[in-house]
Amino acid sequence: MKLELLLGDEAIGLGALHARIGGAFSYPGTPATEIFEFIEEHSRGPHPIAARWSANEKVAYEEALGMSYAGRRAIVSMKHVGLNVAADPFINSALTGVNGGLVVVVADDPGMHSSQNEQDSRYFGEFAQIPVLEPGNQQQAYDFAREAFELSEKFNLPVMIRVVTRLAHSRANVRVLSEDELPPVSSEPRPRPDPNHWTLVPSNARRRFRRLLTMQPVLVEWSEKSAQNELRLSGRRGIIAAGLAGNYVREALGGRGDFSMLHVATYPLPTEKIRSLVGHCDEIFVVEEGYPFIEKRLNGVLGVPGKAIRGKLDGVLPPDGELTPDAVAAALGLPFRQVTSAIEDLTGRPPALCRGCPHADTFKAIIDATAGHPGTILFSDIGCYTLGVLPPYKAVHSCVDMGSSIAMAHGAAQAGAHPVLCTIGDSTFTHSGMTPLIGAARADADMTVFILDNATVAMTGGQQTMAAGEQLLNLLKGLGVPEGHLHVIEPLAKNHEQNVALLSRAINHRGLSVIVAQRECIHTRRKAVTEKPAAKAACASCGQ
Ligand SMILES: Cc1ncc(C[n+]2csc(CCOP(=O)(O)OP(=O)(O)O)c2C)c(N)n1
Ligand code: SF4
Repeated sequence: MKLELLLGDEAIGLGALHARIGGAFSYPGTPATEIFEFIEEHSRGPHPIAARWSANEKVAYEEALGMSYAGRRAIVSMKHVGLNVAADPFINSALTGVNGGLVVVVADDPGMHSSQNEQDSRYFGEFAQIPVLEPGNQQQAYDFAREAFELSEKFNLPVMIRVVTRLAHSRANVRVLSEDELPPVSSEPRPRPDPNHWTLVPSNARRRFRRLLTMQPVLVEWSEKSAQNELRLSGRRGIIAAGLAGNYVREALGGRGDFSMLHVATYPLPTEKIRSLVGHCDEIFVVEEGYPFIEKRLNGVLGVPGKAIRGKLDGVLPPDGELTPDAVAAALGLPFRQVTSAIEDLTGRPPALCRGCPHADTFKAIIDATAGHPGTILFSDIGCYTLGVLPPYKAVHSCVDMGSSIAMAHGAAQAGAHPVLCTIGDSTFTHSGMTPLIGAARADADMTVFILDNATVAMTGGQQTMAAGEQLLNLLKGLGVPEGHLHVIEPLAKNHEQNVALLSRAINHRGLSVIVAQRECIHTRRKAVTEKPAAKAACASCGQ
């Protein structure tokens, strides 16, 4: 073994590499992005693996599932809302089962540091009825990633690893396998089972669903026996902590041993261990990041007679946002040290488009072109351009989920609203904007679509985009956008007047217009100019 200083995300990536995956699949999204990026960076070498961004999370999941069916191990990673997009194959793959181990890593973002909500993916794991592992630190992130592939093949099910932002994005020393301890790379894929397992026509699906149901007691038994769920019985006050929250509890306890404690790391919940703790204690604190998932199950409808269950539901812990060691200490009635940092002394600064951003010039043109239309509605999508909601632009009227802007504009156009505009980036367009545009083009909907082609996925750090420039224009024509109403502008201050004139014509046209604003993000452009292509280094850990 050797020590490496790793982010939680990197620890998962390395664990997957050390489990000898055949491929990694993902669509960028904070706080999960670095899992794929780490694997991609180490994907070449003596044992190359497939690692290429996918068009969206559903595609990523399906590519991973296809690799699993073909007999190789695959990891698919995404942010929590990405699993909403991938929900269809995710849920159904629990029925079909897998062949090569399939691990889905979902990174939740309590506190919404960079997300549109803070949903708790453990519900998704329970909904699909598959095993879920929740690491509490970087070491477990590495260990669980390797173990998850073993479990997936043992149970013939996809396995979920749930992490949260604070774990994904913080570093710690991790003991990892050294080169000579790694398992050999198998040259042969696993043999394929009966294809009826994977073909969900009703007769097969019913049979596979029954199999999933009969697996549930097996999964509970595994969870019950897992050494990862540590139980310590001492005082009559008890704590059930899940994942990273266990660290906050340990920090708050500061070594005192008068609280009984169960640290949960696997789902389905280890019910006997929970019963032991609850039976031993009078007052039980449930400390978990996200929703009160465990706490709700303890309370049920009527609560536990004679026991006080404390947590997010009774208000001793905040129901939203991230937990902190201070909040946990306060809930437990323990002294805490209010940690202040220099950052808190800084004046808050709202986010803003970068100086020189192409989106800024597009918004300026939109604002001037719609000045005579006080009823303008502008549906935005998710990307840097969502910042057009803030001053000085204040041009954006909605942002709900990725790919929504075109469909929502089409809905508003069908309600008779005019003018209806929407803004969507090139990556979000290929993620899930293309499908609604087919319907809008077919209906010649009375709306103007702005595709902000900055040739990158800027918001998540400048990853490669699927279609930009000429390729994007050809795609739009192929989707049915009439060539006479497909326009290209270059959003630059010097072009402002002519852009405003073109936009005004397009907005006044009572049918579909699509305007592609083509100018590269200033950061990726600068990077391309200043950076020579660097040779990719082989992985220091595994040589992959
Ligand atoms: C379902 C989902 N997946 C991923 C993300 C993370 N995310 C936010 S915006 C974005 C794409 C931004 O790219 P683009 O639309 O091209 O706009 P840009 O930031 O380049 O202006 C991504 C991947 C998300 N919010 N939701
Ligand atoms: S990162 Fe690029 S696209 Fe995003 S605001 Fe800055 S310049 Fe604009």
